[in-house]
Amino acid sequence: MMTASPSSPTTLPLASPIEPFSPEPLRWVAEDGRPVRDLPARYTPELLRELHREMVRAREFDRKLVTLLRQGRTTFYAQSSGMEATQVGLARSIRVGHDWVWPYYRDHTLGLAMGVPMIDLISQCLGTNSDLCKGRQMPHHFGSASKNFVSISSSIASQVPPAAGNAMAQKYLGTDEITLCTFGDGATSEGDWHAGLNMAGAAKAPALFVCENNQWAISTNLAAQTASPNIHIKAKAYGMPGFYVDGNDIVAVMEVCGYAAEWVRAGNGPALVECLTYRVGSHSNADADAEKNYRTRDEVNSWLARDPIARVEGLLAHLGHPVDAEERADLISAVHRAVDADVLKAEATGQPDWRIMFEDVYADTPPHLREQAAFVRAEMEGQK
Ligand SMILES: Cc1ncc(C[n+]2csc(CCOP(=O)(O)OP(=O)(O)O)c2C)c(N)n1
Ligand SMILES: [Mg+2]
Repeated sequence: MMTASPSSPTTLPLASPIEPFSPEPLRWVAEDGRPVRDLPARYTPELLRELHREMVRAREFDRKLVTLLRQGRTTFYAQSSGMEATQVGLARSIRVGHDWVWPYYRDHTLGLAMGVPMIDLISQCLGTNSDLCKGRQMPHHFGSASKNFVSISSSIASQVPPAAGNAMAQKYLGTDEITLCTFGDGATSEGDWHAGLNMAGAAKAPALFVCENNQWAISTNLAAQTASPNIHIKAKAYGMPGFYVDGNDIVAVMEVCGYAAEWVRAGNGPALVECLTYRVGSHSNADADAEKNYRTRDEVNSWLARDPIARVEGLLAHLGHPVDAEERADLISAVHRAVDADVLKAEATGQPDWRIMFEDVYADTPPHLREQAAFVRAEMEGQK
């Protein structure tokens, strides 16, 4: 499981040193797309267009999945709209398929950007036979063995202690892998979060902890979440550097997270990165009217004006390679067609048989499960 495998071509070279604990989020590109620091040479128009395409794909994937929810074809979904720069940038900061990822439930854009096939994600949301878990997980809680992307858990911060343990194993086995562990701002109030960071810090384990700080934990805002002025300062207590980055600036995310990942890989111990971003949609489909219940439309609008996709478009325009309206429209309709095709493909595989609930865990089904299976069978036959 922990043996070395070839590095992904997405790996960034080690960037120049980046100072931890900056008072303001580090950024490379201003909201209107103008660079505010020297743009490293690797940000060619080709790379920026690729990143732009991935971000648009994620945004439109969200739109389509919300439609599937409304059609009753899936029952749970948590959008990452507004957070695309953080998640697509993170995927470019690690060695995909080599490093390990312990994600949280809003990380489908990270998964897609790491190359998890869209149909796997859709099949998981629909719980069809094409779902690797055969519908046995809550919708939108996927995993990918080939990408070392551990299956998502809903329980806030529960991924943090095992991620620390994963990093400790990587260190003891002498691999050059790292562990990326992501979470929201709300997760940093959980005991598990502190236990995990403490353990990784004490063991000097190669863990990169990344807070996707979207400033809300359902209806609890950051000020109510913690008396700390920010999240990354908490790294001090655990003996690791804390980096602060503008999570809506994909160049900044790649520069800071790419640097932190290689710093961790070099054996310096763990690091914490705080990506400051915003979720522009609702928390999930269980959060009906965020703007009526706990936040203002003005606040949402102020973050819509700092949109991460518009920022890359601004940068491309500044570099003389604008994305025109027709190109954008083609991109959007291609994503919609791809999602529609994958939904039909997934649905054509049918719903898993109910017996699957009792399979794949034990070689010999224990008596209490046989009893439960008999009960379900009687219920199913009674419904005919
Ligand atoms: C241990 C635990 N407590 C409470 C919940 C209910 N819950 C689900 S999401 C959520 C908010 C988490 O917010 P944050 O960590 O900021 O992530 P975000 O949803 O903003 O991306 C809460 C409290 C849960 N899933 N698990
Ligand atoms: Mg949050």
